[in-house]
Amino acid sequence: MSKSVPHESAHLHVTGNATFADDIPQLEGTLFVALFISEKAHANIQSIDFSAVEASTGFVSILTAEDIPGVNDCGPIIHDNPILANEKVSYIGQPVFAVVADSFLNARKAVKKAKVSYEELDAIFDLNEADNNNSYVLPPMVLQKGNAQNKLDQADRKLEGRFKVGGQEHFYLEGQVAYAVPKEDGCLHLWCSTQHPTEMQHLVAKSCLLDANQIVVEMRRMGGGFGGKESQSALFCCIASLAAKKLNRPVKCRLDRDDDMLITGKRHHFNYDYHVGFDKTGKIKSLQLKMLLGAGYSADLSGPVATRALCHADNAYLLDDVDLGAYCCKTNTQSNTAFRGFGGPQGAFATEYIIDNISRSVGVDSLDVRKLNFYGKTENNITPYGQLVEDNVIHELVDELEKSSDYRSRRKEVQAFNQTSTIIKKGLALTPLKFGISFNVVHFNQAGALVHIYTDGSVLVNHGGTEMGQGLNTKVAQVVANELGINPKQVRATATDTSKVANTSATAASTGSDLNGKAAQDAARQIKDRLVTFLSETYSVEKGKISFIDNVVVFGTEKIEFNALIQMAYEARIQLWSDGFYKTPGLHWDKEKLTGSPFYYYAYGASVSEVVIDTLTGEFKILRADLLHDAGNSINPAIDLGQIEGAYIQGMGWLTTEELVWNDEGRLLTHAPSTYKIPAVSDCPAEFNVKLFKNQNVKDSIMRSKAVGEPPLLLGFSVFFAIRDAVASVAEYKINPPLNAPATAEEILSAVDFCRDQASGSVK
Ligand code: MTE
Ligand code: LUZ
Ligand code: MOS
Repeated sequence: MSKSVPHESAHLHVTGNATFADDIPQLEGTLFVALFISEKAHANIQSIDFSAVEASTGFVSILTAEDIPGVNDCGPIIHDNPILANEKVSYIGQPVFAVVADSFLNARKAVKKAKVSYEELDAIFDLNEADNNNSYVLPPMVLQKGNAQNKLDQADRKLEGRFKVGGQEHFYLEGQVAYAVPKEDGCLHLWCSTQHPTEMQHLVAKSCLLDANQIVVEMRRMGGGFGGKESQSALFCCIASLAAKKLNRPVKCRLDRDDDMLITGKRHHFNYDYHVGFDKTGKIKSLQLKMLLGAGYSADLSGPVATRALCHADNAYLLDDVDLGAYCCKTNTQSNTAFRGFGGPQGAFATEYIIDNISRSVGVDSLDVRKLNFYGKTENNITPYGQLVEDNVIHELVDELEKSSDYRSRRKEVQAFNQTSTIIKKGLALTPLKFGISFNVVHFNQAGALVHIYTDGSVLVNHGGTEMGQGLNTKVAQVVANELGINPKQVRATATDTSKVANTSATAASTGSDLNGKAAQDAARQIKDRLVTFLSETYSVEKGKISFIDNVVVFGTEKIEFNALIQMAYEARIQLWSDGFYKTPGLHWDKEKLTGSPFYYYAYGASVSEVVIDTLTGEFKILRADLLHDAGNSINPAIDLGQIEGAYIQGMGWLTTEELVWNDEGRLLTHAPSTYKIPAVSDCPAEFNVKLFKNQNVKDSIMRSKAVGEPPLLLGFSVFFAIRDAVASVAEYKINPPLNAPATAEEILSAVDFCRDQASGSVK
């Protein structure tokens, strides 16, 4: 089963033949949208002069909030997210109205001719300012266990401080796009790039005043989503659909990169404020951590993101006495959203940072302090939210990586190098991860699938998940092929389609293959059961003596080709297609008390990064990276290794070069690749050793595999902490560098300067 078959679309990707939403042949009469976006961060709209817009070449129509027959909202949970601004704008980039024209170019030219006059209001951009003003999109959340204050008072050693982590632009290669086509009797067909076809269906229905059964959402693949198309594809789906309804014409809404970056939300940036108590060995006794999340102007998914941040602040460590707070700060900026890890990385980053501080403060190698604080295997394994960690493999995983990466001797080499090298400094870090798998909203953990076997023996599978490059369709096809004992090439996965499988969850929380794989297996198994019954009754063989292997079905002492059996079964009027369903067992979660067992299991991993920094320019380079990650019994090792490498690089980008900058008026200045620096091929480590940890899921997951989409993003932590280690070397590792993430060249330089000043000050 565990087989590195190529990605089902690899041959299409590399030849340019994969169809994305914008490649679908356009119907005659298709119109195109350009959005007018707010130029003020917080203002009342006094008036809009459309006259020059209407006179512009190719102009067809304008769509404003008043043209929305249903609800002017596309918020996924809380209804605070207008599709088009109604009288008030809340950030620079907020769509105010749409211009529809006969081409994208004409729509863009026309939209620029509008004149909007604003009455400006006070705006908030800073998280601490928002917190001080009780400006939140949701009530604060608190997760407490034990007595953190008492234990802090009693602790031998204490540290406190503040630090920050930045947000992250998704930078999917394919931008947001939706193409809505009117159908008979008021119905709509919508092709779009989304991780959540069902939510698109419902939000379009509500805004257009249609029933869900009048809308078909079809999604073959995305050119990347990374969480940015979980909820935020909705705005563009709604606008294309509203315009298509209004004009009764096909309408496409496709953003250019700058508009995409200005309009859509990103990973939440966090400000942290902590107090930690520990002993002289570095064992944590108490942690108080206040996290301010930059939610932006509306709630979007900030609630569950904050919940996941709280449930990952422990990372791989036992924290018995904790007081964790998450505050979703409301600011006049883009509404931040899901991004690979969904708050988990931000929660875990805080504790890794604090442990890094503790290590320097007690003068013990950070790896030893980490190990000292790991969850136990059979005791000391209750999380702050009350779930028992039953599958802990972090000890053996980290031991294996410590050896294979030669951590201890390289630590000595790095220190020796730094003794003699004054400008160029090296740094090394090993960071672990533990990541909870399941949606933290219990009822989302369900999925459906359809499997058809045609009379020639070829198989079609359709499921509720969406393909965004992660290889979900490949894995689901492998599962079906495995169940039927046929070659995966004989199984084709088709576009996600709300008229085939209904009421799907977003493909998110890394659960795509866990949920849809199980649902597809269920469907395939039902067909197989019918075939087994048919064979057993026809040839009087025991069911237990029938097996499906390598495209051949063996029954008793005889065998038949799979394809021939299918033709026979068809003629015997056996149903050769089936639906399938799956729901993750054993989950419970009290969202008021923030306690329960929200995760079916945990995935683990660790990475070692060695970096070199230039203390005159602040530049850095990764010299070597060693990654060891637990994907359980991998369904497809090649795809999983790709996910692990990609996630490490994406995590590294978040914590190093990807910096979002807003000016004093709240305008995002980094809205194109010219100013926003994602990693390039040349940023990959020269030596890159990536391995799967040999493990089996203790839970009955699909093929005993583990979800792999998001967890390895946390592997990128070791790059940041290796940089921090290199910076600390300029002050003999005695000072905790005040390095915030992202560790850009400027940030590295200023931390180096701080450490050098402090070190020379202490000599004086
Ligand atoms: N990999 C690729 N190539 N493109 C993506 O957009 N999204 C990530 C991850 N890996 C993503 C990706 C995110 S945020 C999630 S939640 C998972 O894939 C979703 O897919 P899965 O549940 O099937 O792993
Ligand atoms: N919870 C979660 C969610 O853990 N991951 C998600 O992606 C998500 N999305 C929506 C709501 N809850
Ligand atoms: Mo992934 S952030 O759950 O889409």
